[in-house]
Amino acid sequence: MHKQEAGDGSPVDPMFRADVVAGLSRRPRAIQARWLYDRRGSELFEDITDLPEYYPTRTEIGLLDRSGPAVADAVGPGRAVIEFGSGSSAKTPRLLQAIRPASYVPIDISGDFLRAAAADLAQRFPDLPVHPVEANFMQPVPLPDVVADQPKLGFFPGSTIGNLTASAAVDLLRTMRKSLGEGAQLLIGIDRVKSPDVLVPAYDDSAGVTAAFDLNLLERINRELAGTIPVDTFRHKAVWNPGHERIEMHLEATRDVLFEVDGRQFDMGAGDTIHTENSHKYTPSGARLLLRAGGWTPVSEWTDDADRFALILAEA
Ligand code: AVI
Repeated sequence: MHKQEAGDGSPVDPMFRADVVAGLSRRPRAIQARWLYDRRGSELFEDITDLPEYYPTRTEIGLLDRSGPAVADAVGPGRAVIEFGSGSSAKTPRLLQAIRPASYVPIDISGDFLRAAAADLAQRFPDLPVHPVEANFMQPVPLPDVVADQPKLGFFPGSTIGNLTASAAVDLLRTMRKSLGEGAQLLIGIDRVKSPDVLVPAYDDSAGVTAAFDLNLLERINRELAGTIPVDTFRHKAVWNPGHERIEMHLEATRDVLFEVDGRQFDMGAGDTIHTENSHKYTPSGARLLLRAGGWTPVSEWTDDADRFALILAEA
């Protein structure tokens, strides 16, 4: 029998199998967004960040460039920057350049990403002590002893917080507070509520890259879980849900389909969808309320001229 493997040759994650089977069995159908990010999905997400319609990455980088000196003033000297995520993006060097911290601690669940990002930063900032930590930051993370006496600045860019429901976001903010300890600060990127005319194209671009990113989940299920999903009968849909103030990504069956996953049969009618991702957007007061609920006091805020995206500094 053909041994099932993930694309990189590693064994299939049993959590992926369980989540996909449970997600296709429940109504409405939904699969956790974390499974979008296999190797191919992560590459496609990188491509998304360069799309003309996808404003968040470009806007946040512009904010860091423009507001770097003001952020440095508000943060003060001698901090250890603790980044939640591997820091492989263009944002981290900009922050480090602006605030010149005492040390840098990237935390990531993927050791490969982490080592690549740490090596890249060590080259760019040869005098900066870098202490990578391989861990899941959804749980409290013990920080390296060498940064114990340095005041901490958590960095969580990209509006990744928006991919969580509000209650999960509050839990994560509280967990970060625990990881960072007393006297910490947090610099977080949060995307704003805005017109669906801007939001929907950002998640359903004209080149079809976001569609490929979403549909790759079905390819991954077919490859890793012995699936027979006819991928070309599905289409990517991005919808603004005003009640939840979020963009939702769905994969919609364009005709009745019957398929197998992991030896089980599933059927979907034309128009039925699998919900694959939420991207919550926040009003200015909603973002501040979220931070307070998570145990943080917002102290400064920087936004672009069109008020599309905010960088918020908060204190524990
Ligand atoms: C990773 N995250 C912040 C992205 C977002 O904007 O919610 C994920 C994404 N999905 C489709 N496009 C971008």
